[in-house]
Amino acid sequence: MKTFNDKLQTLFANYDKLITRENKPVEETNGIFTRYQHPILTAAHTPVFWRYDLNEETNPFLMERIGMNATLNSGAIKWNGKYLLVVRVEGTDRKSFFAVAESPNGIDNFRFWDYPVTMPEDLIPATNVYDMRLTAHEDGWIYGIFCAERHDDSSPAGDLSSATATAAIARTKDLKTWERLPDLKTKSQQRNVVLHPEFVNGKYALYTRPQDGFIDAGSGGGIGWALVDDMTHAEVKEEKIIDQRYYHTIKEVKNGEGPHPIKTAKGWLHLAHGVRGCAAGLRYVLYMYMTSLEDPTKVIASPAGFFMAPEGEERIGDVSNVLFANGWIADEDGKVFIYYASSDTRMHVATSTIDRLVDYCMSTPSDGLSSSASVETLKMLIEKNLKLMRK
Ligand code: M1P
Repeated sequence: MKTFNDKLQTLFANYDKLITRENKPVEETNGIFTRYQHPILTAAHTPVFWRYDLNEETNPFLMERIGMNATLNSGAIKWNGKYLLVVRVEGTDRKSFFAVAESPNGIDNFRFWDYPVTMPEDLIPATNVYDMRLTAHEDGWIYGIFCAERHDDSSPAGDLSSATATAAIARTKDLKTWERLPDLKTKSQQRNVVLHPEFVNGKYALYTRPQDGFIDAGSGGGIGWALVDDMTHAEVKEEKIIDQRYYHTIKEVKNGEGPHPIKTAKGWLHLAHGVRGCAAGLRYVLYMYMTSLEDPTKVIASPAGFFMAPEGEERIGDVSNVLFANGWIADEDGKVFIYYASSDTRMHVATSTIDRLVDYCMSTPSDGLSSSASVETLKMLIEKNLKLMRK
């Protein structure tokens, strides 16, 4: 019969095998990005000592005492030569919290730091926090903007589902100690708020996502832009929609900025998510666009359709048919690591390069917004190719 210590050894051996597993690229044919064989983080990657009481006297059956359900929507940053993710970890109690996981190569061997992040509360404590976007701003701070969710106390008595979404702001110099700043003041609810890395006209610039309710983006027309004087008392006074939603597109129901854009010689490179409705529910895909270096509110490239959509096991999870990304890292040699979550359950990486992504944005035809426009665009490429093939 297996002793407590035998079981413990097996537990740690299996865990080590999982987190040190090599992650190989998967052959892709689209030329735009490369997916990898395995998810980089799952609930099973959270440390054994977070989930089990390792003391035989208090846990004779070696049971999980604190269950972890998912590792998803992670902010990302290169820090002291390591690839760091501020992961949204969700317990089986449905509460999300932040925890840092680091990898030496950005592809595998992600290991959680011993303790999750202790995030100070704002004046009104939040019930749930999630989806942090990290920005190393030129002011010298690393900002984390995330969603703070609270019960909507204006809802009728007995309604325990209505909630409010607010952009919460914190900053750090070492990713260990966080200073909480007051939540962003805005007219509407907000999720997917992201800080631009540079000052614009001497002000902080935010990508916003105004929404009518907790779920419903409604009259909030898309991804917004707002200038803010002071991040320690951030208030959106004016908001301009820079990336609009359109009927019958991949972002008709809602969209949201992913991580902060990457600066390239040809413009700011953006990664975002778009949502549409279908009989199976909401479908979340990733898309890209570019804005001008001179005027970051001006869209200069808008490739049609999705950049990445859920595939294979990515399609299934707690909230199926979802890809969501709020972290990426651009290395100095131009390699880009795109960190995305599938179906609100697990984290993956895909790689590309700045040159490829810029070329994708600049040379993919934009959406003509009707079937006949799509056919005309397709005919142009066919004609060009047939001429070449017949030469
Ligand atoms: O469940 C899919 C996503 O739904 C929300 O995103 P959005 O605000 O764009 O609808 C967020 O709750 C996100 O965390 C989640 O992945």
